[in-house]
Amino acid sequence: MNTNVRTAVLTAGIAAIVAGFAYACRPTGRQVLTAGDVAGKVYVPPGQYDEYYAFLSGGFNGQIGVYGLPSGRLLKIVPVFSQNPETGYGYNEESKPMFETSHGFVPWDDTHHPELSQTNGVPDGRWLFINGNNTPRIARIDLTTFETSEILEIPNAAGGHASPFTTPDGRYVVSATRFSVPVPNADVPIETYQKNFRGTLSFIKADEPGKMDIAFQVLMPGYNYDLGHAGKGPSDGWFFFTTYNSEQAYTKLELNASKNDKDFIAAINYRAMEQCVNAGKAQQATADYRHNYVDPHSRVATSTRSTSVKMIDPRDCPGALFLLPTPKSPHGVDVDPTGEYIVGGGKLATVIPVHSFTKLARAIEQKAFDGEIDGIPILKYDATIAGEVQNPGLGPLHTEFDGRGFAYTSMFISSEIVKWKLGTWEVVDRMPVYYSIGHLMIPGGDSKQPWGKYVLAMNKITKDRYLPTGPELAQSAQLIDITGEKMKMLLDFPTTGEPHYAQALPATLIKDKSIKFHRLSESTHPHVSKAETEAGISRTGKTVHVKMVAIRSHFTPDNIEGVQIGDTVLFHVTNVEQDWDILHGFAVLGANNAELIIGPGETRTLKWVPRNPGVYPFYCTDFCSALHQEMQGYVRVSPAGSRVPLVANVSPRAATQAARAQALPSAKRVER
Ligand code: K7E
Ligand code: CUA
Repeated sequence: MNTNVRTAVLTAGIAAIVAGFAYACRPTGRQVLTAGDVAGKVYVPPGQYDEYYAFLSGGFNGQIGVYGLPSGRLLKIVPVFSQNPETGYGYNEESKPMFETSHGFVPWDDTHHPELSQTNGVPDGRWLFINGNNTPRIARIDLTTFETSEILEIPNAAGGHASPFTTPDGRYVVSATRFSVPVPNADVPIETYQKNFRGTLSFIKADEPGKMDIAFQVLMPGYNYDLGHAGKGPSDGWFFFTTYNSEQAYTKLELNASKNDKDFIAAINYRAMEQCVNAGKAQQATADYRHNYVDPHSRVATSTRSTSVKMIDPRDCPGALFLLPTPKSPHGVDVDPTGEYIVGGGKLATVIPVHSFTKLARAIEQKAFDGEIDGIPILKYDATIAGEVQNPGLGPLHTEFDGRGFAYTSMFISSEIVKWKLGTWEVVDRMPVYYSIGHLMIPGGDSKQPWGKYVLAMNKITKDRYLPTGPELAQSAQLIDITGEKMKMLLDFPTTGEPHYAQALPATLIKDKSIKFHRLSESTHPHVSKAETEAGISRTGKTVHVKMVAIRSHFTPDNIEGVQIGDTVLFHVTNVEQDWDILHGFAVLGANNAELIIGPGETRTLKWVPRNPGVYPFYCTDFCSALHQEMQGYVRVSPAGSRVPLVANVSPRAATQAARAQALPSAKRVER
């Protein structure tokens, strides 16, 4: 983009830019690699693996897309906060408790920021965390199964956007409220915003599966909180959060929250805060939140309610929280691999401001303050600023690092990635991206040890990049080579949902830990059938339990009679295969539900309430063998009060075994 265009755009007014510039700006004239050069760099031959796993948030689809890089191939969709009919997640009875919240069953959310667990500040490949932005929650995905195994709701918060960034030691992940609200929430006039609305920062214990919980919450001024990142190295023990709307507007924020020249980055010494909490300085505040966890042996989720949290007012812990003035409604806050530089992304600012941790520490020592807000000292801008990247482009949002002394910032409005040098703050390269980039991602690029080979641009607007598919197009990601002095565009690929942030790491850190099947012998599912001899049918009042086995290529039982209108049928289907990637599915005609997909060694339960008498087929939905199409059965449904006995057939072999063991009869009959 030439200087005239940029000047014209600057004078056109921010609102107009945000609304309309993105597509109009299509930079040209850049030297492009030949197709042959580029193809070689992203080509992964058939049968070979990608070098990196990349985890892209799905935004409003509530899921995570797992991609291989450099190919851009979609490897898996991991459902997190949204029901997924493809896997039955959120539809089968085992996983439904994952969506329990203080607001009841919430089967959707908006995922923004995947965050890999870290050891000593480096992604370790154990877990991936991601936030739910709407009904504030944090999920843990286990990277041995690529499944969501834990979800914690965040109380006293409204919008969990600055989340779930980790501390380098992996002890905590954080969540800051996007919207300020009354804390505790209460029925008050909205115009009492300044008096009644507050923000909260939550530190969440995250280092032990099944034990995620709110360690403590910090009561904050009534601003909006946007993003966060932990310090590392010299700044280890600190956390940085961006704020906007320091104007405390509660209407027409587009205008009213853009008035101040500077908002703040809140710098919190969380170790000091932790000590204050341990010293009894926090209050026990009322809260209502859920913790949902999948037991690794039964693979059944349970939901537990909690009703209080430790809440600390920064006034009760002096010296642990400071505000750093930062231009202008900052969005991202990113800490470089050394831990010295804290980069703000002032989305409406004309520079990229960089704070120095050394200067910050000195400024605190020397009390270089410029007033305070709610007892929180404001540091002088000049006392903490290390430098400003001048003329970086328009709309700086997010910054990642390559570990070689360079930073890469996404420019939403001018649709480009800008590469600049830490310390000199000079822009050294620009790469146009198509169009309107949000986050960008370098594998390990927010950690102590970036694997700085690629940067991935995640773009908000697609327009003419792909074959048209009606009014809505898939979002577009672009892979860029950053090994040389100049960035090189390699690949466009479409993504699922609307990725915000992403994380990636070398495939070698995960791939050999992947679980191939669940051990049937270790299953503690209450309705597991470990062999066909254990299959059968039973009635408790109006509930019929069918214990069913799925194995290539039949179900046991496959004929069921005696179900009546008014019954609720629970099909507990166990896939007894003990082999990698052999799944079975289960679907019943007319079920008001998704199918089940049952992994090897797993038991999944489908709830079915038949409405009309008749005979209903069920079948396997996952093409599992040559005789997959034979994998079927029937359920006979009779009118309420009928005298048809409750019967389920099992195989003759099972019947013989059962008789010998005198355990379960081959067909359990319940006469009515
Ligand atoms: Cu910039 Cu939610 Cu991190 Cu979108 S956020 S881009
Ligand atoms: Cu089992 Cu198809």
